[in-house]
Amino acid sequence: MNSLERGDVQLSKTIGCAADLAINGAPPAFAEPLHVGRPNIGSREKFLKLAGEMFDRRWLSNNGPLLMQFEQRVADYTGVKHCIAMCNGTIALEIAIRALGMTGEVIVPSYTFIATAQALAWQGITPVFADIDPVTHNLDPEAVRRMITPRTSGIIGVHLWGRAAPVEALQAVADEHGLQLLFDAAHAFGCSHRGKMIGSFGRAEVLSFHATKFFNTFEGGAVLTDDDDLAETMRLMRNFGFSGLDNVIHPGTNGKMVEICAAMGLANFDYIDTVIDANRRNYIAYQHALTGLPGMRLIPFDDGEKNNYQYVILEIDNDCPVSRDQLVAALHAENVLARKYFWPGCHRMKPFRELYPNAGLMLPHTETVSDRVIVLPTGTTLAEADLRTIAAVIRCLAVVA
Ligand code: T4K
Repeated sequence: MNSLERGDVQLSKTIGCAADLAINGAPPAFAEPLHVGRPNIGSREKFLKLAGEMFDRRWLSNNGPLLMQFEQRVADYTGVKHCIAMCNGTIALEIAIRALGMTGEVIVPSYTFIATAQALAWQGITPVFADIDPVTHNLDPEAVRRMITPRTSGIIGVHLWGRAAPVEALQAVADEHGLQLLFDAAHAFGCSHRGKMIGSFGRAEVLSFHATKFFNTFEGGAVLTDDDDLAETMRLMRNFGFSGLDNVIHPGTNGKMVEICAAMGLANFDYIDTVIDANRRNYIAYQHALTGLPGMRLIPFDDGEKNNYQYVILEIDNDCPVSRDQLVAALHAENVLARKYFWPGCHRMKPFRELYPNAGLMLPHTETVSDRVIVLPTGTTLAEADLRTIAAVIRCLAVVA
């Protein structure tokens, strides 16, 4: 059920002043939690029809017909030659990293979901964190350059929030130093860069179709590439290295996407434009509702590009009368479970903090930005009235703090 079908969540109060806020003892605005990352779900009829056909066929995994259709649709949608669908985005990253022969050290942003760094560390590769551009939140190519050592074998750029990383500049650094360039495009399905769909930059790009992404296959991911040999290697790797029956010709693992996930993907494909429209409407409504507040801004999207608007990012700076953490605490008290992605940065998470206790010295922008960001609920499940209430809470705090 979504807001297009169900109407608004019932509000328990109107928010006009500080006394109306739950942090000041009033009842919460929402009886049920409002999540960031509530799944968007397309046609149930189509999904159930595909699932029924799958049961009749008794073909549940291993390169089934739904998987092949799904891969073709993703390839057509992104304009990339090969889509190799996987069980999730993290395994897709691991397989791509191995297929590209990355070893030793690989440069990544610290300001990303932990999976980008874990996919390297899990394979005995050292993630080396480079700082970001404080405006775009994406890797700074000059910071990447500073982190290159004789052990560096590659760079993983992340198109954070769906906004393209500095693709050309990163490619130039990679070419100059003979490094592999891979993109973590987990946020950027359906987005473009300079008019070209994200998917064919670098040697390969990795998508996530996790339940919380604007387009989901329950769990799922994919690697996209225009490189025939690389695609063939990754297809082998995701299926234990099997080439035909009883014949293993390559190291491999089990990274396969199952048929039921491909069915979800096919059903959700027909819903993509509806979801993007809803996300865009929400983004614009937040923009209108939050305009003019001191020390706060929503990160902008380039209207000349295709965007999926799946993350609504509010940045709180030092001029704001309320801190990011106070705002998040106040929203949580109202049952609005806004998130602090990707605080505190991978370098401050235990596995990497122990590896690099002083990494923060090289990551000033990462530290500042990760202390400033709030991710707000959006998607098809967010009703317009709920959005207005969330904005009213924020306005109230920003004005009265
Ligand atoms: N690279 C990047 C840049 C990524 O952002 C991600 C994933 C990856 C790589 C790895 O891709 P995957 O291996 O995941 O395919 C969530 C997601 O789990 C994660 O996929 C995503 N990034 C990340 C940004 O967000 P958590 O731990 O913050 O949230 P989670 O999964 O607990 O869900 C958030 C909220 O959403 C929940 O509190 C409730 C709601 N929710 C969640 C699920 C799963 C629902 O309402 N229904 C649901 O089914 O990581």
